[in-house]
Amino acid sequence: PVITEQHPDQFLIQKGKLKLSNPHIQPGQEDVLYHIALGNKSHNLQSLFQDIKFVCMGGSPNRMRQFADYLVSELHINLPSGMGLTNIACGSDRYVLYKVGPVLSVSHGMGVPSLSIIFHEIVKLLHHAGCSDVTFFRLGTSGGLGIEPGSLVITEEAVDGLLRPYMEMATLGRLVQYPSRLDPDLARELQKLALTDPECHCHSTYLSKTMCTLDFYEGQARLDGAFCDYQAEDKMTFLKKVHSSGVANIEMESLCFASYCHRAGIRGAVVCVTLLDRLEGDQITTPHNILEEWQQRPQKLVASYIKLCLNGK
Ligand code: R2B
Ligand code: URA
Repeated sequence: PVITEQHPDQFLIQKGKLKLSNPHIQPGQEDVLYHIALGNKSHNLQSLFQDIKFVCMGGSPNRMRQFADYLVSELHINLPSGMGLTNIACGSDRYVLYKVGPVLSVSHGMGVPSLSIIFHEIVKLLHHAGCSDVTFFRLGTSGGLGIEPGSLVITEEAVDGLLRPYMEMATLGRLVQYPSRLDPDLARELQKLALTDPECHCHSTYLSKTMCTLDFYEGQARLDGAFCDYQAEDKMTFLKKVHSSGVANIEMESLCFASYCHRAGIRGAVVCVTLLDRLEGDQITTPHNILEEWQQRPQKLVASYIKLCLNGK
């Protein structure tokens, strides 16, 4: 039988050195971070990463490289002369990892399973490195609901494809539910900054629920996948119901990101740009150069926030 358990709902942010809530990972024992080709015995993680205060994750390896380059100039980081940024996870071709001063820029791939793996390994990396008070961001793309394409959505709470505010995962033959609420203060601070920062205030920014699905096509009620067994009106009925429940955008990772931040006691925020209005269509037909500019919007907001924090707000 399938038994559903509810993980505790209280939201506690860890202070000081990041602790793991896994008694099986013991100090002194070897821990291989397989998908980023690093380990606590093979590398001096403390000297490499101890100063990390921000982890920024996004789906695409190239976009996270661009973000790292952008941070080098925004934070006035001096790289060793003649050296560009190097991908610290180059020993594996699954994810990319760039370090720019106190910021890690990491790709997480597409979908919850891919994000889940890198999240586990980054939290362990920070723990082995002795990092403290680290804030996580997901910088992403999404489909909007009833808002102008190019808008930013800061997630208050992630919901699944059934509009439930938790991630449900099969563990040891049982379904376990993990709440997916994000830190409300961080979300509000980001929204306030978006409304006041000259880099960001030219486009609209919303604070709302985000729906996280297991698929881009049928999972998001599209009509343009390889398969589709429903009609256009069924799609619209569903999307309108989702919209009226307070969801402003749909993507594929926020549920896991939010629930793992919650479980780990890490301050985290999800900032996504919308690439289209799903009440108007399914296909993304906006020219490439405009999409490129839109995808920099979450980066600009998060970089501004990081700069403020580093300058003591
Ligand atoms: C947004 O964009 C990707 C799908 O195109 C997916 O990773 C997501 O959440
Ligand atoms: N990413 C998604 O998951 N859905 C969209 O519609 C656009 C980007």
